[in-house]
Amino acid sequence: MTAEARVCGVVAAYNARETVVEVVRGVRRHLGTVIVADDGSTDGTDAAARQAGAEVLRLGTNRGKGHALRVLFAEARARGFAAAIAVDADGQHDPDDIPSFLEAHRDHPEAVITGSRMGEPERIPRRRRNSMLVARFFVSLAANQFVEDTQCGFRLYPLTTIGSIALRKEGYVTETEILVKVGDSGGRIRSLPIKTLYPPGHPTHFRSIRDVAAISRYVISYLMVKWGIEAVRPGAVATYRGPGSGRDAFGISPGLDFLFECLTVTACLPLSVLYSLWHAGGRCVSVPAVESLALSGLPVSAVLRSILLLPAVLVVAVADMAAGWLSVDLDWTSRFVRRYYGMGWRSP
Ligand SMILES: Nc1nc2c(ncn2[C@@H]2O[C@H](COP(=O)(O)OP(=O)(O)O)[C@@H](O)[C@H]2O)c(=O)[nH]1
Ligand SMILES: [Mg+2]
Repeated sequence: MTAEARVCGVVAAYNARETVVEVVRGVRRHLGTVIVADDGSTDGTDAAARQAGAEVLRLGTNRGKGHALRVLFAEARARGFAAAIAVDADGQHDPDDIPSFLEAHRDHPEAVITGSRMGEPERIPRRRRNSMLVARFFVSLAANQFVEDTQCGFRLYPLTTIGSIALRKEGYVTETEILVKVGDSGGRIRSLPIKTLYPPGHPTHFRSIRDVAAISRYVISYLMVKWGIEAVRPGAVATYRGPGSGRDAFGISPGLDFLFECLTVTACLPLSVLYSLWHAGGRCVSVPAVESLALSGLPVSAVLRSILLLPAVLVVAVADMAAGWLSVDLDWTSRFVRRYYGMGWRSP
């Protein structure tokens, strides 16, 4: 069996009839099987995808992209595929980038390969780019490695790697959860430059406040648990040891998970101040080591500063928005984000 034959395409599609046909046809130029998960579309997405040559899993009620991806991974595994390439249904990814994914997969069969749009950052809408840079900073810290574009849905997932982690989050948080858990269990995530396509006026289901808040809550809570584990287990870097370990232990039910996230988000600023003071006076009092931070090559003080400045990002973004209403283009956010969240990273 060729490497390509062991890889299928998977597409989470929700009300995407206008674009899904081209996407399915495009993916089928490179892969024999494309599986589409449509959960509750009302516009005939399922029929359009089927006509274009996809195998369609029609799920009753809408449960978000994360649920659709979990179902797709299970289906791809049940059909005996070794890896799945996820492509968005809205035409934002060029299926002709798939051969590059396959080549990278041949060289690094265990690695998750993520498409990166950071080669053409100016083509990404400004607000989206800024939230991507902030997310990248923290997701990379949690994943123990620099990931160029942590929010891109165009990815190759080796299914044994996915099978070794528990996916407990929903919606758009799932893709972040994958990176964090794969990276923090010692796995590799490789970045692959892809084309950046943002057709003007294209629709999105991503809610810029709710979904960014959900991703941020998860990553902050993950980091707090991770750094806590590293502090009591000197030398540990990969703290995720499979289902139920690390951050998972605090997610017994969705309600408790949410409560835990709120608690950690509230506590992260005072704890960072305390740690900063401890670190500053560290010559007299021994500071617990956070090995993954040391390996990142980023100065601890710079990371703490970036955490403490999170409320300032919000203030600057609101100021930009207010200026926008008065037709003044300040764009302080881009400069702020580039300065405090765009720093380089030691290559692994
Ligand atoms: N099955 C399914 N797919 C979804 C859902 N929400 C988003 N998607 C798909 O996920 C992909 C990315 O969603 P999109 O709204 O374009 O997010 P953005 O690209 O981050 O702005 C698209 O292919 C959507 O069709 C959902 O609730 N169910
Ligand atoms: Mg999109």
